[in-house]
Amino acid sequence: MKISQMKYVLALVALLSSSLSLAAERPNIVLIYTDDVGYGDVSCNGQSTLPTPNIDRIAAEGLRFTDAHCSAATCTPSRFALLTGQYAFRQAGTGIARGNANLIIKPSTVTLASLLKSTGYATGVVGKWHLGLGEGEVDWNKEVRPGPNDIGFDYHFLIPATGDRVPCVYLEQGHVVDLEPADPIQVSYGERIDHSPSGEEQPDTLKQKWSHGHNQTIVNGISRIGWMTGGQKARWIDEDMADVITHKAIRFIDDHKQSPFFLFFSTHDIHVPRVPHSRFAGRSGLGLRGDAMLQLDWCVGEILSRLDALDLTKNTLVIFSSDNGPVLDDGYHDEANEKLGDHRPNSNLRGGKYSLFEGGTRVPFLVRWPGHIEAGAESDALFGQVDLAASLASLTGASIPNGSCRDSRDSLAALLGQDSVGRDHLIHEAGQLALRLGKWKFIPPANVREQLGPWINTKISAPGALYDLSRMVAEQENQASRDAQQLQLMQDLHAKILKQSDQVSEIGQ
Ligand code: NG6
Ligand code: CA
Repeated sequence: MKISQMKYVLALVALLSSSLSLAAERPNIVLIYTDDVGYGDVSCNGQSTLPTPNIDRIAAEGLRFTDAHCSAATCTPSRFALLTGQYAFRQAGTGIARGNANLIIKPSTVTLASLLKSTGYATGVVGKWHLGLGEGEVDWNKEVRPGPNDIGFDYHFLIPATGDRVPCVYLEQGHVVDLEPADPIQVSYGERIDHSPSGEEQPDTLKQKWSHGHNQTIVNGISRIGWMTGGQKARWIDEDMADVITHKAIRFIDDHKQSPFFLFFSTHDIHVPRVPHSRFAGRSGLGLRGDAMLQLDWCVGEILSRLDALDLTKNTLVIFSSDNGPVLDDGYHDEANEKLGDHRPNSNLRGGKYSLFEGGTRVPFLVRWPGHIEAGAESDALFGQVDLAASLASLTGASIPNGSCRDSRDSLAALLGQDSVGRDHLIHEAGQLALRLGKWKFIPPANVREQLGPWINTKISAPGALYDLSRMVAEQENQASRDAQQLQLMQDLHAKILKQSDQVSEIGQ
């Protein structure tokens, strides 16, 4: 062999072995994405009113963030940002989706899932979707396309929207599970198509009464948003939902234990209606909301145990987080307020779900990857879920096409606990856009949802509110009039980010 050929062969061997070692380092990724779980709902974040030992295990064996955020204070825009790496306000129609909304992420879009798939990961989503499905008038009796499989997932088993919205059926690989052709499903978010008694007409027959909205078709003794007929055998039983989706998630892990996999396990808990299994009902002493939290903790325990049993724990990156802050009464009388006791779902933050205050988006964020992330570590880095796409692409060697995932930054060092600062700035969406810049928070003039319970808004008047979170994380001291220079800086950056958008739509609601 000539020297030049030899060099070529050696270079090739070096290249192959470096990509092999990269591949060997590529962990499985399990993203446990919970619903409406507040910063203070997990006991590793400092509370002792509601024990969550399995969730805490992730923190004890990994890294716990104190300043990590979902992108918005409601579900659909947060999930949109998480998957696409783009703030939801950049695309119209990304507010809370109806149960029959069409797929909001267009099939050609590069997503966290498609990036991982492009590098050879098996990708699956199990649980709550709430990003729309299909196009045009959706016929739930046929294959529903496009869906998750058109934006990077190989497998899906879905709660199509939310537990409180019809259709109340599971969708697996585009098909309603257990649908009988003789009993087709129809769904309507306009005209009433279900003429059996509604939740509004028969509140006393319900096993859990609605407090606002949620008074239309009755499924499993609970009335929902929207009208639905048919599909009787396919309708879910709320009490079994956590078991059903956990079982499916575990099956996905089992099926892919040989290859790198990405599992997006998107729980229904602790969204309304909170109808935990009898194993958990009444167990927390904090009402059904607390019981749902115990159920969620059980689901997490099942996933972690399965990883242990399959000897995958060491080679799996587990992320635990939530899609928005906490809420108490979110439309059903489930005694979330009455039985709250001393529990503080938003810890020492102000506001919760729907709020531009920190309680709206500062959520639990835990990351475990044994041998790569120090056990029991803590990070105050500013981290946004919108960065997961670029960060996990960076981890796995996926390349992001130009123009895709435009708001997603490679924050892998922060994710693994090697950078204690994280992002310099970050947007939070809830009707308006709030802006973080280091320790500073700016909320533009807006009506900001304040309470976890009743719908109370606080009016923030011009020129907006400016908080130094290092002085007081509870956003009680508006410094806008005291620090004109900082205010100006924040206003300018806020305007610049807004201007960068192609389209500013309804923001995050
Ligand atoms: C609201 C619902 C609320 C919840 C929320 C979406 C009413 C009165 N309220 O419109 O119950 O479903 O939408 O929550 O209908 S999220 O976590 O999926 O964003
Ligand atoms: Ca939510």
